[in-house]
Amino acid sequence: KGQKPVILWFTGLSGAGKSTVANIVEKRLTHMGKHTYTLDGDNVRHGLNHDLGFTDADRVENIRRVGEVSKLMIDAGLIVLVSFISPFRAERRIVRQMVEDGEFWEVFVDAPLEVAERRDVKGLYKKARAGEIKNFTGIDSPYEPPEDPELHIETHKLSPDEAADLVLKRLEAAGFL
Ligand code: GGZ
Repeated sequence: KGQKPVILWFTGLSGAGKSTVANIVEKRLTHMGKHTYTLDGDNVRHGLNHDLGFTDADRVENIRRVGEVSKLMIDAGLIVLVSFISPFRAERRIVRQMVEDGEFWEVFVDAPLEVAERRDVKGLYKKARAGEIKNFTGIDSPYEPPEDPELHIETHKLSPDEAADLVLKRLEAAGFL
């Protein structure tokens, strides 16, 4: 039986939990026999987008290219998990408009800045506060939260497994599983 393609577009602050949740969701989808691919900073910013940094213009171009690649993966029939801060509403909207209705799910991975900053898994917030990293999202670069996301996950209230459950339950209800 075939599979319906979809882009699960995880957006949120650094440290909100995008990759953590996306990775659990992907593992479970794979276990169910679904064909998936995850695009994130680790596999895109070191290769395809190695020429881009963190100015507004570079983030716009980062998301534009990721959107184009996601669309190709939709054409290939995959469930695409995309995990980038993607701070700007306009660019997220452009990607939404590149695919068919219902093929783009905006998943807002939401943690208050204080929570993400307290986690500071990589010590980047500390460096940003100290001025050692410029244009850091939430500190001296903006994040525009989704206004009407398909899914809103509050990672300060849910465990990563509970958050992944929520995504899978919604996919199932929408006929993707
Ligand atoms: C935000 C930065 C920055 C700046 C490096 N601002 O938590 P991480 O480390 O692993 O994920 C963050 C990642 C953000 O890259 P994205 O490609 O997702 O950003 S965007 O969608 O806005 O293009 C963080 C690290 O890169 N990082 N410098 N200045 N995050």
